[in-house]
Amino acid sequence: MNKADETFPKDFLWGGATAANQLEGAYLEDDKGLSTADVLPNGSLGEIDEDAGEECLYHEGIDFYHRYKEDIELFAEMGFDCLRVSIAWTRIFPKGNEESPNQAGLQFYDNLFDELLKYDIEPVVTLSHYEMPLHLVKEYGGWRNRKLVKFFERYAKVVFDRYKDKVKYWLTFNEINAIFHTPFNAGGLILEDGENKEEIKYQAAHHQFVASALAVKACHEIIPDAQIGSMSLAIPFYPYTCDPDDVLKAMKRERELFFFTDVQARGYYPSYMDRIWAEDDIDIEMKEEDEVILKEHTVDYVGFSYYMSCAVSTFPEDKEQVSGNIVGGVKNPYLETTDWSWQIDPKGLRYIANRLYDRYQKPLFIVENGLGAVDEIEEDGSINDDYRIDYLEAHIEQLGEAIADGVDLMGYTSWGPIDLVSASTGEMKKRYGFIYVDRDNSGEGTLERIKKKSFDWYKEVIASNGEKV
Ligand code: BGP
Repeated sequence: MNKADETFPKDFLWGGATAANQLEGAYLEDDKGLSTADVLPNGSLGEIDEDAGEECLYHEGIDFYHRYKEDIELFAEMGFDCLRVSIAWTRIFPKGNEESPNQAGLQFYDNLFDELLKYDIEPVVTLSHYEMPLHLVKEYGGWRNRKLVKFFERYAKVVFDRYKDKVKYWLTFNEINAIFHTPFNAGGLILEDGENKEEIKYQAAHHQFVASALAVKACHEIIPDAQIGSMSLAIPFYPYTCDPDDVLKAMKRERELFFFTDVQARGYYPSYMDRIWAEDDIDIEMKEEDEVILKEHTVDYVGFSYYMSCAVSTFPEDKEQVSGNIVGGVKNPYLETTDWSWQIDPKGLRYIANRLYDRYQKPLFIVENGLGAVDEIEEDGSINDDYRIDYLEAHIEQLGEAIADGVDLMGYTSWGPIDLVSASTGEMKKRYGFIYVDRDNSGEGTLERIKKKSFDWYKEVIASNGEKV
């Protein structure tokens, strides 16, 4: 008997995950301000270009801003219990530092949440998913500046208050630990030569921790029946060999995740940071009250994205390298890779879920997982994405194993249930969806939606509560 048969709890939340800038489009409509994503035509791994015109695919996205009803109907047909979306901060506060919010932006999300609730789909809402008002970068230097804590808190309070009857699941910052790898899109940081770049990143992370904790506080006060979580990029780091030096190096790398989850879920800075900061000459400014804020307002659940694992070696030079979901490493000889050389490791999901649950004993929410691939439309119009089904099936099976291991899992939202613009590359051709969108890398296409083979497959997975994998 498949373990999943008996393991997924009845109230498990199945659904999909998206981000405003990657699908909404309408980037200047209804007084929306320019965001950091709007100046990244080649995605988070590319250069900032303020004159990016149509080649920046985020500007039009997949036009979800105008087509959300059609898309939500398709998600409902698949039986989604929830949909993860993000609010574009720039729709609510176009520059980030205004005194009062933009009503048109607030109205859009009211309409969106109403449409979801019409089908009993719970909105799971990220407050900041890889974008923030560009104005806050230019005027204040992004998250390096403490002033952003107040701006973010004001924004969070406005949306909690406005949507308190509609949204019961929240997340603060998307992949908060990405600030070390893509500092501009994760933190609005432009780092100059000669600056202590690592120190600035830690300082920005500290401001985000405080802002996140204040958002948790506000959420609990304004919506007592809501749950609010953290969101980190979870990549297990495996020692390449059993050489203790490899093991210690892997331990150090895994702190790229645990440092963040430790602060947000435990509520205090882990002791191992003292040595790291001393060695790297890092000195962070903290206010006296920060310690209390972090301690008193820890997250209710730990959300994370999972796409791949990484191998870590003390001698990486003589080994094959792989790129990855922002973070790269040494090729693991036991694993296959995707077309973008991300290592496919379903068992790594079980492993990291166990590690995180052991560490915090808080519910976990897998809020992203999926396969980015090039899809072909057959002559008869069908899209046979068996590779995607295989990938997701293997990962969901491991979730069943994790639950059987005793891990408390709230839900699973696969990334990009409808094709959308890639975060790392800014492309359309890297697709994740159960629903195809007719748009190519040069922005051409009718934007028509077409169901892929995986559409019916995921529908069955949900209908059977994970049994049919
Ligand atoms: C995560 C991001 C998402 C998403 C996903 C897939 O890191 O939170 O925004 O895009 O990765 O990455 P990509 O689009 O680069 O394939």
